[in-house]
Amino acid sequence: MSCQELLKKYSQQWQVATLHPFLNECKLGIIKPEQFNTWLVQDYLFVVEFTRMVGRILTYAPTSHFDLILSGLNALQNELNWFKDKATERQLDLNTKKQPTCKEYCNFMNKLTEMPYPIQATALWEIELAYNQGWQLPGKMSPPYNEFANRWGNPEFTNYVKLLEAQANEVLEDVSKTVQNQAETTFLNVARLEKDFWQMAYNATN
Ligand code: MP5
Repeated sequence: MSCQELLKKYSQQWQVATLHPFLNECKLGIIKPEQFNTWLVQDYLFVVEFTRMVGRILTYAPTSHFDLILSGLNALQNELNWFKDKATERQLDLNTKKQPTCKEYCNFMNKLTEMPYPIQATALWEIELAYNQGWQLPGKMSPPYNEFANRWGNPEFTNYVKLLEAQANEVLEDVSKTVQNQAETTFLNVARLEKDFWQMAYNATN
């Protein structure tokens, strides 16, 4: 099995995960500050746990995969500081409680490294692809949202996601039927959590 096969088989779920009114309303410039700021704070809390997960993935990855994973961790160092800058600009408190959906996604990531490495590699690719495609699909955004769209939609990040796909494909190639089923379930869980995460921010009223 391959990443492209997963995207094809579950194209409907993938579409729902990456096309959300939240992103479209950023593009239209009509997203409400409370919605955008909720996303920003909750996504920072998500990225903290995502960084921990990527660190743990190194424990299971073959050394031939280290270069790419370490480059991802390097980018995460920059990203976490960038989130802090954005929060300061908007006077947002990052010391905030996780909302239930964010907590659920973080719990999922905490458990991911209990699964075989091919599942971890697939989820890592999928989580990054969700933002790479999600932020690009609405089309060119205007300030202040263009900065956010470019962070995940830029060509260098697109290339990083392609390389993650190649690494996942390499280890997915000969997996057992059991691991294949696990990969499909995990793929669907990430797609659902991505959709729920946008909806969580979209629902924000203060
Ligand atoms: C990403 C993210 C992309 N920031 N938030 C969610 C809910 N899903 C995916 O991860 P990263 O580390 O920001 O590239």
